[in-house]
Amino acid sequence: MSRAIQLARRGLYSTDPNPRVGCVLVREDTIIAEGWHQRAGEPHAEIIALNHIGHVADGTTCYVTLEPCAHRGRTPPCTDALINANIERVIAAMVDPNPEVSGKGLETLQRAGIQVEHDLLSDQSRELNPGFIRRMESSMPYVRCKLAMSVDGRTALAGGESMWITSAEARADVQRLRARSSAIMTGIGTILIDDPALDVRGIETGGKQPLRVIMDTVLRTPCRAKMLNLPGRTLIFTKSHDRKKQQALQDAGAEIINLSDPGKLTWLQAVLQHLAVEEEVNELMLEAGATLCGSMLAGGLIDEIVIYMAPVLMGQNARPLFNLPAIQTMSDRIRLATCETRMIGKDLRITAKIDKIKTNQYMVNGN
Ligand code: AOF
Ligand code: ZN
Repeated sequence: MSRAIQLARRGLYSTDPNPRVGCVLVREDTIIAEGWHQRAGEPHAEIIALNHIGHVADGTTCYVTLEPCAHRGRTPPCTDALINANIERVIAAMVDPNPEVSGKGLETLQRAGIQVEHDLLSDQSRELNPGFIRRMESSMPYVRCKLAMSVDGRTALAGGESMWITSAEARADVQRLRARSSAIMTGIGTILIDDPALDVRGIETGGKQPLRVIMDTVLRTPCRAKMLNLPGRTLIFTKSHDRKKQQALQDAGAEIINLSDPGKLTWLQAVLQHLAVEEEVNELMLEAGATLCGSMLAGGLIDEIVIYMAPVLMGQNARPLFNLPAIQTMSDRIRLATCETRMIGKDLRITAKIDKIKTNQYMVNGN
């Protein structure tokens, strides 16, 4: 299963919106075939592996990182292929969170007389697809917030200038985070100050560019913003009904989405739900300033933060990472569960998950 997980990782930048899945076929303690899912619309991991052995799998065990599908999506059900190949045993790392499949794949195999097991290395398998799992289970994306900061925890000078805090190696690492994301979100402040491209450069993604998302309440995005002229789509979420501005931005290549009446949800929640449900966004990367990052954090909408800490000091006039309502007592502090620290060139990368329970106290400020 470890090998199957390794194989699945090869699809990190290309399977979107499908999950990354790996598969290993074993007969008499020997690996006889391997497969991994490469691209949505193309064969699943199990089929790629079965292709190598001509779909004859007597006495063979299939190790797969996700429950085999029993439904007809863009491709036919893998359960049919496994049954027809006469596979003896199927071990899935985890049950598929996709409601179309969930449990039905394993049940179908079992009813056909195949031995079935699941939950082997399931934590590692879940790590492969945090966004796909979140979208299937909650109709929301998995949100990863990327920050570059000085040792004194500052991101930009008071005037907003923020380029090149971190090293070239850290910026290349950010490209890998972008490449695995379905969408990259920023705020209007960053657009006006940095005019970022928010595209993926120098990584093979099979031509895929993550969707670019701008949060822009009153439509201040300039029509000449750099990203509007790049390959790929740019969505602007707004509360403005200004027809002229909307038209001008549409003519410049943007898609405008007005969710000014989100019902029971906050605006940010409605935007994220829209991205998950309408655009199949699995992993969303947030690359923004303290205002949007603060609102997202306060709204309990950030799952993970990745901080690149550069060996510089910027002083108390520079901007913080998050604008948050003042915390009055230590018991209200937001805890991070550090997952990993690692040097990237001269910078320290800290990857941490947010303690969701603590952020809930801010939910009222979530928009
Ligand atoms: C697997 N192995 O390699 C993948 C699976 O539209 P389709 O036919 O590609 O189906 C996509 C769904 O199938 C996806 O949402 C997930 O539930 C499952 N993906 N299943 O057994 C794979 N990629
Ligand atoms: Zn399948």
